[in-house]
Amino acid sequence: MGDQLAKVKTSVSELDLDAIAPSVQEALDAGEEPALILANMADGMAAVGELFEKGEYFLADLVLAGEGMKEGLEVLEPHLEAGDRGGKGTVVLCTVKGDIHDIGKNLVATMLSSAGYTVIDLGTDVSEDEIVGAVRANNAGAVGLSVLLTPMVDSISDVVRALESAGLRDKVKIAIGGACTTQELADRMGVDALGRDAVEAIRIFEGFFA
Ligand code: B1M
Repeated sequence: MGDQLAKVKTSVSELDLDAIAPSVQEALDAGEEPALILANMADGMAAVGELFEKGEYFLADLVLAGEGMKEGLEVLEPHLEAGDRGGKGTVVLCTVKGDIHDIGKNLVATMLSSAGYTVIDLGTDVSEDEIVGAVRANNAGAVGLSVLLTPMVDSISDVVRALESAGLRDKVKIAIGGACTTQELADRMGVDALGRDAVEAIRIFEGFFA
């Protein structure tokens, strides 16, 4: 791994917030691939999650890491989106009702738009009614749901049911992802696919729109 990429990862994992956006810029200036820079940011954030689980980082650190990730993504996004943006299909993406985690969802959104999809990002804590409205308004072909909190998994079936009631379920494919999701959960909730990381998520949406 190049020095610049290592710096991107450690600036995130060591919570060196002032260094995250500059290190992304330096990696770009050094000619590193934007997708590789994004992958290193995600690795850094994964390390933050592990250190939190070991008790070495605290909730306040996680909030700060999230802010640093957003600043880094702002620098990176224009470079990722240089391709033929939006033409492959429309995806409604959000974090489910009751859940405000957005770092993973934002990574998925960034990668989807850089891969050529139009992403309607509804944000976090989004109700099934908002999702149905966005699918209808944008004629979306797919929905991506990010779910990190186990107590909120029923929000997934709420979305499935709401799309069924609106007569839209056979027009949209649904994928879920996030720390608490499993294939067993995906099957139980009646969704079409599970994405374990942002790269797998892209493969899934490629399949949905093929
Ligand atoms: Co909280 N949190 N958190 N948290 N948080 C978890 C999820 C937790 C596992 C930590 C723990 O206790 N071990 C735990 C949930 C336990 C559970 O229910 N299973 C937890 C908890 C309990 C909570 C609170 C309840 C804590 C409290 O207040 N007592 C609270 C909940 C608030 C709420 O949502 N209502 C809370 C709050 C927070 C912060 C605000 C402090 C912060 C979020 C900041 C933000 O998002 N802006 C935070 C964080 C950062 C975490 C951890 C440490 C890291 C999550 C993260 O960003 N990971 C997390 C522990 C963990 O996951 N190890 C934890 C990095 C990110 C890149 O990965 O989101 O998994 P991830 O996304 C990946 C893949 O999952 C996939 O692609 C992404 C990129 O590769 N993916 C998708 C994600 N979404 C996808 C959608 C797709 C496809 C793929 O669509 C198709």
